[in-house]
Amino acid sequence: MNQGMKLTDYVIDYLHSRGTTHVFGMSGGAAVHLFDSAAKHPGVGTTFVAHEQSAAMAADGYYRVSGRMGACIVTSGPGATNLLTGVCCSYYDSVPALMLTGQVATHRLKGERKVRQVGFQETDTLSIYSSVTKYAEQLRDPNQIASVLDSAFAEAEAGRPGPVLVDIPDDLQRARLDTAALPRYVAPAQARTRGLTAQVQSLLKQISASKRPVIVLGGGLSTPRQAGELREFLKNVEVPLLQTWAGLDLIPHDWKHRVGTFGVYGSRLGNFVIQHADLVVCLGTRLSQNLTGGMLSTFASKARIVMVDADQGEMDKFDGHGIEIAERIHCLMGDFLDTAKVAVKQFVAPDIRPWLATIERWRAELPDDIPIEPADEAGFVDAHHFVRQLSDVLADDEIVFIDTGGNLTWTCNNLRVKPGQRVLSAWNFTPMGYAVPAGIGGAAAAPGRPITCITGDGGLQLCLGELATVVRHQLPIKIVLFNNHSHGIQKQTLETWLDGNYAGVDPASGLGLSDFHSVARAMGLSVVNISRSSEVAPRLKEAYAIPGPVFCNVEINPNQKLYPVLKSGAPLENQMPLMPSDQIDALRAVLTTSKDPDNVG
Ligand SMILES: Cc1ncc(C[n+]2csc(CCOP(=O)(O)OP(=O)(O)O)c2C)c(N)n1
Ligand SMILES: [Mg+2]
Repeated sequence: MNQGMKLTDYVIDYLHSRGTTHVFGMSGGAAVHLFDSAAKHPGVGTTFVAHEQSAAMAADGYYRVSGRMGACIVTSGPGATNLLTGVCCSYYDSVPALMLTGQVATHRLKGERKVRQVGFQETDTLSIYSSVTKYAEQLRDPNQIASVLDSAFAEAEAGRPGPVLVDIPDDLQRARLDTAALPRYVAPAQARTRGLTAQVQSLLKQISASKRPVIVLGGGLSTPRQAGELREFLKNVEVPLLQTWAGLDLIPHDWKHRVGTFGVYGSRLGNFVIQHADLVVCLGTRLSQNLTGGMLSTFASKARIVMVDADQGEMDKFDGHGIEIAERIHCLMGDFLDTAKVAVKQFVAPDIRPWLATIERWRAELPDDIPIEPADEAGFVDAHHFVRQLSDVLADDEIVFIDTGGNLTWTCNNLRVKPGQRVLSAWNFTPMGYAVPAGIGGAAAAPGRPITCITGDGGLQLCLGELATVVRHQLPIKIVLFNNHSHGIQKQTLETWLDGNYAGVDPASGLGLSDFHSVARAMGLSVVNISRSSEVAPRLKEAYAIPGPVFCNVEINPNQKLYPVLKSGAPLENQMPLMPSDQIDALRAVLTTSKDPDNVG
């Protein structure tokens, strides 16, 4: 029978009808029909990457930028398993993504037989992915394709979002469908949390009654993205704001009462603020250990903590573990902001002038941990100063993807975010080698929009092949390499815990790195080198004036530290380099002496 629509054509059409305009992946025996259909579809683009891991990261970046589901197509076996690290990025950061994996033909599936494989490259993809997807299903009947895709999309987007996987045996990919007769799955409408209005009103009253409130903005406000609605809310509820790294781009750098980051690698000011607040309102943050530090009982211990989250488990997990979550509002963040929009009309602003005055004193008196800029002949630049100058050249609508390690820390702590910019990373899974592949996905999601991918030399080594993808498509990506010729963050860990006994963290201790600027040039990129403090601004200007992809090799001091940082076992307000205890006591005392600035004396 050769009538009806080919199943893979239906799949691609379906994706298109749901707003997915792009697929990422690599060909292979069990994926050729899917790609054949994708390549023929006028509304769906394809990006073939150098490694399937990058495809999953690209799909992840695609969603973060556009809010539309990213999709991957890969072959069975190694194609499918290579997706894993990228899928984990989406799972732990609540990013919807659809993995379409090819599989051996149904008559070659091993089924219950006591063997490892029957079909060539046969792999039990579903069980591998079951713990890091919200839905993983193998198509067994071609007529179920519509309902399987309906379920996959519904699951990916429902509640706390996440990735899904559909495994399609090769023979079924070629099946012909009577598309009008396909059964469908209609997901139940997501009911709004009952009693939400009363909970939101009560929360606003608690803010009105507090003396030292803070609101923490987390990544849950970005998946799906609620920045516009959030900013409206915050214009009506003006209290000090703390940000998790995943919440960095929710408000611009100069937003009223913005304090900034807190946590293990966060700012000292942020840590002082959360440790002395009397009310902490967490919006879409799970309060990861990187935020609380290891000593949970000392975290925000003077505060009543309220969490608003789409995942009840994230709010209950502290029970019996040292942090008391006084109030839990379980709802979608969109529903919270919708409800709050009405409720804020009755909001009475608290008098927090003494609290604001205290925060300003702390801001002025806490160490900023910014090293002085190295002399020009040092051969490298300071990472903090570099990021501040990078902020000056980024476009108003720049999308910044960041990798992991020192480069992530220095960037998050120093970038001055503008209102239309995005700042993205795989916040919770933090694999090396994310930024460039995710940037490729971002470029497909928002064609023409300027993208900067910040990466370390260690991270770039893991996705070096993707430079070819960037060049092939002439993507408008500026790759900014923080080249400290080492795994900088790991060096510091070994210094802190193992007396600096380096193992596999730089060439001297056994790590092979590349001559990255030569490699980038050989792969066809324009290369700009930066190694002198005085040249940072002009060279950056030069690099950003070049249209299309550019590789910017920035020499960073191999001994540059990630400061401030919390050593495990210490309370949040005393990061390394440690402050003398009398200095901490004096800063704490500001709290009791600060008065309303209008009434001082
Ligand atoms: C895939 C993967 N392997 C190992 C790690 C552990 N790890 C975290 S950061 C890092 C070193 C990163 O080096 P580099 O990219 O050069 O960043 P730097 O700290 O020097 O800026 C390592 C090994 C990881 N996060 N991901
Ligand atoms: Mg490095």
